[in-house]
Amino acid sequence: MPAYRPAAIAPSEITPESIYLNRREWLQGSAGLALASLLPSAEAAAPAALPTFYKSRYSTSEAKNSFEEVTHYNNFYEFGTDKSDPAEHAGSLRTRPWTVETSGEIGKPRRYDLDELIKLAALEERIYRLRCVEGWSMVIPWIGLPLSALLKQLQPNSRGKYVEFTSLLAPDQMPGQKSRTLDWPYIEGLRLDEAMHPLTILAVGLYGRPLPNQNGAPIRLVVPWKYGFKSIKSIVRIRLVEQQPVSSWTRSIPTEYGFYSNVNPEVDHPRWSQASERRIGEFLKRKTLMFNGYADEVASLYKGMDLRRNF
Ligand SMILES: Nc1nc2c(c(=O)[nH]1)N[C@H]1C(S)=C(S)[C@@H](COP(=O)(O)O)O[C@H]1N2
Ligand SMILES: [Mo]
Repeated sequence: MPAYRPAAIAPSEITPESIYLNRREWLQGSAGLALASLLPSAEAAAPAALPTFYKSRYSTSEAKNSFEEVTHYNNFYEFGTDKSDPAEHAGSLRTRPWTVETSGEIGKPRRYDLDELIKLAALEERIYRLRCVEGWSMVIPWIGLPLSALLKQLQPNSRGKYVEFTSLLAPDQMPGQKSRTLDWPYIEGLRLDEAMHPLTILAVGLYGRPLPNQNGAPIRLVVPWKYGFKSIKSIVRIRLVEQQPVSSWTRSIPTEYGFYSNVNPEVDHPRWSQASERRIGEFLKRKTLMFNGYADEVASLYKGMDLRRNF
């Protein structure tokens, strides 16, 4: 993790070849494109093409997990509880058209089309560690934009102290929602300063292409210093609220999953240690780092807080 620096990247840092390839991959990977050519209105089916993206200085230089690992070892309970379920069943998720409703304690509540969200700020590739609360981790090259770009536009008022996120509720597309594994839809929340932090992104792609359905298409949160379940997938609503939101995991098992869920090797999960983790693809375990290795960037957000109580 490099030192904290402004996110602006000189255009000279872009690799033209890789961007060209990324665009081609996007076109090839897009099921919507063939359809778009058959329809009179491009709006109706045209996928939001991923614009050029820049390499972020916030990226880790650690080895990435493979595309195969990133897309075939997933948690997305809307499609089942096995790691292989999302890759097998998420094909039924319809990701276009897609709108995100914004509401609550903000200046002007409105709906955003996915294409508008993608254009709110320059897209960046952010290679982040993801630490699942279950004790495994991955390194994933996300493509996304800072959540702060959207929040600034929403103009939270003085009562907007927390941000609540909601995933799609659609049992016809998400077979896991026919089981009561969680209280659907999936809900998560952040304190406003956590949501505004430059490391917090809305991801719309990975490995240079749009998000695969199993990774939370078409738009999901990524908060790299928190356990993976905070990084909510397939978001349809973002609401500014005065009271601390109750996330699905906290509602389900409050003694095990708190609001903060910061990666913390010193605070064990009630049923297992959090001191170490297994990087997917590796045999030996590694030590888990405070705030998942992002302490220089985020520790100040929690100054004076008892992180054992606020787990
Ligand atoms: N809507 C929704 N979001 C979710 C989940 C889920 O089950 N439903 N699982 C979470 C968990 S536990 C993890 S570890 C990450 C996994 O993200 P990935 O599959 O893209 O690696 O997504 C998080 N976001
Ligand atoms: Mo997780």
